[in-house]
Amino acid sequence: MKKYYITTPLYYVNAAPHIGHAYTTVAADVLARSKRIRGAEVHLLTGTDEHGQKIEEASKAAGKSPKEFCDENSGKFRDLWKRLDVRPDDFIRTTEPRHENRVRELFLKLKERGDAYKGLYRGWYCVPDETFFSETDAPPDEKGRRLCPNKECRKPLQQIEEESWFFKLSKYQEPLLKHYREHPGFLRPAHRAAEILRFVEGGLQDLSISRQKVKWGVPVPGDESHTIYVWFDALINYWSAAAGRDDLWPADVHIVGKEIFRFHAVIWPAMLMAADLPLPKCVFAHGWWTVDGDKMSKSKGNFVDADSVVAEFGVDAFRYFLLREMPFGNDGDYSKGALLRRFNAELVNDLSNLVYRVETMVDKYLEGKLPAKPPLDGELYTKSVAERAPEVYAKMDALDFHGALDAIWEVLRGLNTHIEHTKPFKLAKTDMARCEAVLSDIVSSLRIVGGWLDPFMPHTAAKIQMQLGVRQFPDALTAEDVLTGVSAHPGRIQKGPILFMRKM
Ligand code: ME8
Repeated sequence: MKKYYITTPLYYVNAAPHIGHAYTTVAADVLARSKRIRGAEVHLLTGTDEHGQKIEEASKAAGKSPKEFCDENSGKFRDLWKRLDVRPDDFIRTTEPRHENRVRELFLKLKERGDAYKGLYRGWYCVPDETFFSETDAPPDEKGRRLCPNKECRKPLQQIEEESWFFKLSKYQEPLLKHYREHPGFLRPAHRAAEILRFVEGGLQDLSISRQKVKWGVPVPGDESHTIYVWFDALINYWSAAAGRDDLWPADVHIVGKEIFRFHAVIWPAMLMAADLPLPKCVFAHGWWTVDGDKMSKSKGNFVDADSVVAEFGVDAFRYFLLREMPFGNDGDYSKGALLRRFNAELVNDLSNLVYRVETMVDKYLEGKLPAKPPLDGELYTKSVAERAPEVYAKMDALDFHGALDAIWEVLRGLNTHIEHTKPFKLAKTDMARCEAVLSDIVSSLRIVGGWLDPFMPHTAAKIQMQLGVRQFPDALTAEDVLTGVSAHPGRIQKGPILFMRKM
């Protein structure tokens, strides 16, 4: 059976991972977990991009062989994902034979069809972005310099004049436009899709796909003085990782940052068309993080390292903040102040205090015991919570993580208000049966919320569910399970330690 196949970009190993890389990868993991909870078979792929001029130069500067340099740095990504509770099913490195063989295969296929041909490349190249620019893409500035036209980069370009293999990208202008028209969900979000459409409508030029001066790459089959252009090489990973299996390709969603949307929305689908392979179902380009209002850069030295945030706030709060702070397609700003505000207001006040308060009441008034099923038939608050489940999951499926968390927090705030209205703390003195009914209804609601939180904050969700007796049953519970009483363990609530403690 076809698995739901999710990919992240393959990260360059010339720099250590930072919150930008963590963002995409955590988002992919949340999507994967949210699908698995509902019984889907999922395959999550991530990995590292290890060839090309940038890595060649970085390894030289580090006094290491490219292989040694890549082995060391690829491991940093792999290890970070473990610490961030990201559980990929596969981690691919572009220097692995399983990938390099597929790159050769695809190149030969394009050559056979006449879609790869030899010519002369004359133009400009940005090493940090590993991107070619024509004379007109990158006109000289007022000082006569050619700078990378990518606003995020603006580094000086190198002039290149060398023999090169080309991919007939221009041939795919019409087929691409047709595909975009016929598959409105292919490029997301919509506002970024519009940019791509304008770009392709403006005309496509053939793409240089080999370098003569770069030695660290996959040699062009039959023309070994060339290596394959690093982007042509790297994009193929999504397919090479799926090769030889019939349960993965085509990918369901490639999650990428907005700066590499064009590669995934134009070049990659054209390559697949040329190779007669099915296209991915969707490419989603999320926005960019700045830090305290600034772009992260070497010169500013302001890269935020995920480990330092995790050391201070914990992995769940970090994952939560990344996906909560802004809608997934938009840009946003990271600052410790913003994290602290959300931590105290949302994780401590709205969530942790609520869970602790409810557990304390169940402990105090009911000696921790709950009836097998909430005894408020017909007027269950839990029902209104359960009714939100389709909305919450639809938002997760649409990669609207921010929206899903918004909906979950509305429910949490609603529960806080519900406690103020029903006053179980007063009922405990006047009507014990009703107090028990109200509290068990609230506990049921929280059990549902615990399931929703699981993809975002696996530890916190596990704690909630353990404390509320859910984990005596396998895996996460659906809203229906809770309503039909499958979950309702007649035993004791285990009032647990506080989930999040206020920070200064
Ligand atoms: O581009 N905000 O690798 P890369 C949000 N190797 N996300 C960010 C970010 C930020 N400030 N900075 C980085 C490459 N990212 C190629 C990809 S794919 C076949 C090859 C994330 O190491 C975001 O996902 O530069 C972005 O697209 C990716 O890291 C770029 O990682």
